[in-house]
Amino acid sequence: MHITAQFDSGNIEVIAAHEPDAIQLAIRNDNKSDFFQWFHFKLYCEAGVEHIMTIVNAGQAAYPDGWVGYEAVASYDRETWFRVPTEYNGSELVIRHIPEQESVYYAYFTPYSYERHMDLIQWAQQSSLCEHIYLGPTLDGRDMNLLVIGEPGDHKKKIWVTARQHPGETMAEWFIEGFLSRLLDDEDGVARSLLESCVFYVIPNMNPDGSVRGHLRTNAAGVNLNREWAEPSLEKSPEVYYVLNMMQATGVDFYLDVHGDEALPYNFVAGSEGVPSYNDDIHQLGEQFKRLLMAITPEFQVEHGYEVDAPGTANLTVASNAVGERFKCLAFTLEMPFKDNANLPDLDFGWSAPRSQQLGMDVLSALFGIAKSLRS
Ligand code: GEM
Ligand code: ZN
Repeated sequence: MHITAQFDSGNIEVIAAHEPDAIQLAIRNDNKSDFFQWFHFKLYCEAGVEHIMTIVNAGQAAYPDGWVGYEAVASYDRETWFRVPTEYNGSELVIRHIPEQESVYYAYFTPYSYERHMDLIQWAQQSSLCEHIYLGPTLDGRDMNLLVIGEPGDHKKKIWVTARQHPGETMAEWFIEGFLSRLLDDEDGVARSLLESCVFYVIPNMNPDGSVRGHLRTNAAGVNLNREWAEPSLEKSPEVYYVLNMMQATGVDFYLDVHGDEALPYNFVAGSEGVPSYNDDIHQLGEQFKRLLMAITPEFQVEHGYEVDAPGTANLTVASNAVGERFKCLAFTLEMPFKDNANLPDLDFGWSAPRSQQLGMDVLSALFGIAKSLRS
C-alpha cells in the first residue's frame, strides 16, 4: 500500500499506512498560515479490500462544521469524481471505501488542475471574441491571466468576474469554465445579445500559487486574498493588486466574486449591503438578479446564506464590498457548496463540477435579465 500527494494541488501527510483498516493521515497547513481543509491524495491499494482512512486533524480545520454531513470525492480516472462514505466524529474525518481498482484519488472537492487552467486560457484565446491579457507574476512566478470578452467601448457596461481567490474552492473555476463556454458560444442568443451592450473581464483563477500548493484559503505567502482589497500590495497580494488596478482602468458596472462554502449545503449570494454607498437602486437590481436566477434554476436559493451586514458595517477588505463601494455598483460574492444542494441532493455525486459549470451558464441568463438596467 502507498499514499502520495506529490502532484498539482496535492495535500496530505501520511502518519501511518501499514494496514488498510488503520490508515492515519493529516492535512497540511497552507504555507505560513493556520488555515487548512483542502486535501487531495492518491492511494495505491488492494482492490476489494475496505480501506479506512482517518484524517486525525480534521477537527482543527478552518471550518469544522464543513465536515458535518460531508462526503469526500474519489476518482479512478481523474475525470469522474463520486462521493464515498465519510463520517466526522467531532475530531477526526473517517473515509471508508472498498476500491474497485488498484489505485484511486481522493479529494475535498473535484480538483481543477493548473494544466486545465492553462488549457482554459488558451482555449478562450482562440475565440475572436476574446483578448487574453497577462497582468503580471504571482509570488511563485506563475501568470495572472485576464480574459476580456467583447469589444470594449465607452457605451459598454463593464462586467467583472473573479474566481478562486480561495484556491481550495475549486468549484469556482469549474463555474467559470461553464460561464465562458456559453459566453464564447457564437450561436448562443443570450451571449450574443449581452456582448452587444457589455464587455466582460474574467479572472478564472485569482490564486494560481495556492491552487498548485494544495492550499485551502491563501496565496504562497499565506495571505487570504479576500481580505486584501482595501490595500493590496505587490509584496503580499500581487494577485489583487494587479486586478484592482485593471478595474480602476476599465471601471466596473457589475461584479461577481465566485467562491465555495464549506458548511452551508446551498448555492447563494452575499451582497454588499453594508457598504456606505449601498442604496435602494442597487438593492432593487440585486433583488431582480436573485429572482431571475431562482426562476432559471432550482439550484439557487435565497433562504440560506450569510448574515446581511447592517448599513455601514461592511468589511471593506472583502472583494465584493470593496469593489461595490469603490465603483458604486452591484457586487456579489457567489457561494457554491462543498457538500451538496440540500434542496436537490444527488446521493452519488453531491455538488459537482458539472453542476458548477451549469450554474455558470445559468448566471449568464440572469445577467441578461438585468443588463439593460446596469448603468453604462
Ligand atoms: C467569505 S466571502 C466574504 C463575503 N461575506 C459577506 N458576508 N459578504 C470569506 O471570504 O470569508 C466566504 C468564502 O471565503 O467563500
Ligand atoms: Zn472563498
